[in-house]
Amino acid sequence: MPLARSLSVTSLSGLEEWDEEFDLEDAVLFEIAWEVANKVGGIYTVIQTKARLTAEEWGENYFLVGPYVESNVRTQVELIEPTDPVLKRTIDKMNSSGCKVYFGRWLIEGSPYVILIDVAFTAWSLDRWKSELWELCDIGVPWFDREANDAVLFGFLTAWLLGEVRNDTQSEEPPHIVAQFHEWLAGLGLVLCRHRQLPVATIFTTHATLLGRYLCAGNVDFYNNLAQFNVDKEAGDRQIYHRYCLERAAAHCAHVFTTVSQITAIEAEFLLKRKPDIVTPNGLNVKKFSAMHEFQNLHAQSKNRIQEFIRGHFYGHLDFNLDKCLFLFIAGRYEFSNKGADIFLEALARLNYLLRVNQSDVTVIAFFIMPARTNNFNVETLKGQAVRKQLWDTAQTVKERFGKKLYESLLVGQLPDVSKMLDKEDFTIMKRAIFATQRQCQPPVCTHNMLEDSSDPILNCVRRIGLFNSSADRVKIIFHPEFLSSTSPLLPMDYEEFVRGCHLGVFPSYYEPWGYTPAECTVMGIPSISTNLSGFGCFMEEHIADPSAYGIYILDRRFRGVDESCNQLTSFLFQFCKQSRRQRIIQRNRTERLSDLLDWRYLGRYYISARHMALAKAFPDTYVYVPHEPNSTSGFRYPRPASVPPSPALSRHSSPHHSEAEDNDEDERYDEDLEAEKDRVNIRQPYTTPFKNKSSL
Ligand code: G6P
Ligand code: 1S3
Repeated sequence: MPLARSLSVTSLSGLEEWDEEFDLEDAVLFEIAWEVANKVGGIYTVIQTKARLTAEEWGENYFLVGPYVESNVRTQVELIEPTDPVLKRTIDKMNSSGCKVYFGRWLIEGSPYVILIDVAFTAWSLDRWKSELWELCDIGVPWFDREANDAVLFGFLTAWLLGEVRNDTQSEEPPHIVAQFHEWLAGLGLVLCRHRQLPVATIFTTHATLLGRYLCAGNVDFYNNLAQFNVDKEAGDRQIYHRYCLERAAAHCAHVFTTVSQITAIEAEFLLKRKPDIVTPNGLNVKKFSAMHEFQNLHAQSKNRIQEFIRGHFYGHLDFNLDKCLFLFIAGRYEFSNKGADIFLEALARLNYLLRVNQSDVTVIAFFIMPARTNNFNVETLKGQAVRKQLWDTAQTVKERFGKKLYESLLVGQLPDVSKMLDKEDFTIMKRAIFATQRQCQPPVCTHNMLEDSSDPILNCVRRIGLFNSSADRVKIIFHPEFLSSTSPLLPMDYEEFVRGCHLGVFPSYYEPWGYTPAECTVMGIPSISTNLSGFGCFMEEHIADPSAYGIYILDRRFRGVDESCNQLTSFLFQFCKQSRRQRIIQRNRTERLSDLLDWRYLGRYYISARHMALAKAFPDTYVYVPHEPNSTSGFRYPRPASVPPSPALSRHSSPHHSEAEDNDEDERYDEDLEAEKDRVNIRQPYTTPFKNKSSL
């Protein structure tokens, strides 16, 4: 395998720089996860967004290992012959022993190599491997648990693959392998590598614990009872004991155990009984525009498209000012209470009351984008868009007729008689169009026909709080129980475009090991609400002196009761509604400035440390890991912006060139950006590689 790579992680505005050369000699990195080229949830995002940086560091020696799923391969992977002779021999050998292993390039940024294993093709080995697992570590996997069966197949196959690479008889000097396994579904491969005493440096990364997810989904006071849970009993009661055992075994067998946030580290310590060695926060591939304001322009463009949808959805009830309309949203896997949809709805009801009693002219439209079982869009929703289109066409027709008359009048050298520009037929066309907008029912809350309408938690909550999109309500709700797509006939936007067009993302999760949704908002310059029970919220709280000044509102769900948290959320929402347009623009600028903090180019270093630590533990004669000073991860903090008072209510007066007509004064945005430049933090703290190749010492 090719030798020596170098890494350069540099120049992130304000954040510490890191430009180090590592000589990893002949090390090879395998990253193994069920979500490689296979989108199931957040782990896909981690691996996909991180690939570019990891490929820069490891070059040809970086291989992602995942399951072969034909539909994914067709759209995301270019299958090729392995270029590396060791891998070619390994794959050929496995394929001639009854496996189906594919090799290719994943068509994402960084174009990493992928090794995809068709687990179903080797299902004939399942029983044998399950009994081997039982002999080995007394873990019995029941026949009906399909996911666990896949985990067994995937585990044995990945351990086989790594063993073949390591024991390739034709290699003169076998490479030092570092293998990172993500989540319990991939964990068995790690356990087997250790049991077979393969010389492989192993890392296990958990993105959420199985028990944590199950316990939180029930009605349990999770964080106050972490130390009290009888983990074996709880796992057994939920019929996940075998999965739990696989997860715990992987965590304990790994040379290095990591997780995505401090809060999940505490959870892992109690539930998996091992404290993670390193916390590896999740990053994103941050796009930087050459024009500083580009993200603001994109907000305006996307907002216009959402407004178009609203015009159709609320046809016949457009009795609110769209220009004073704020778009809020929650999105993610449909876990009603874990993701905080319950408390969001309750807070919206309270916000509705506050806006009404204060006679606010602001209208809030809250989108719930959470996939549920449906049988397609409902008629009323589709009709709304058709009516909007018809009104648009009518306006175009009348405009054309009007234009023609105007043109003819000018041709004969006369100014037109304005009172005669619209004739009877024009009025008839227009009246007919207006009649079409009459509507007997309220604009629907849900855009689709739900299969479990009567038991759906969001709809039931809406019924209880009575937010039915009536004219009197200042808060309207739209539940879109399907992920967004640019090919939708209703709201043809992809998720990124939609987020850009909204004003605030609301993610008041109870269980959220990291939480990509608010992080994605941040890098697009959209403020968000998260909680101090989410990895993201805790991370931002740790690294920013005054997060709300930057549009990062962190709800306290840890030390307050549900009702109190709900009041706090209501107050965040109400304060947000009181901001002027100008204040929102300024706030978005500040939010966007945090994006470097979430860039893999910055956060990737924790993964690098984990790999080095694992190599040093597995191959102590070759590598030495020098740990950082304790707590060095929290060694920097974004200060409160100098020009920015924390309260939006106050910032109005502190902003330069304030004018009463500020809502229309867009030029001021640029002045404010200059002001913002002054706030740009410049915290530099030397970060030296903790890792040294022993021979170079
Ligand atoms: C961006 C655009 C402005 C627009 C503003 C609307 O900043 O560049 O042209 O006026 O967004 O902001 P709002 O918060 O009202 O959607
Ligand atoms: C998990 O996915 P989830 O939405 O089930 O992993 C994600 C990536 O690490 C993380 O962001 C999320 O909080 C976890 O819950």
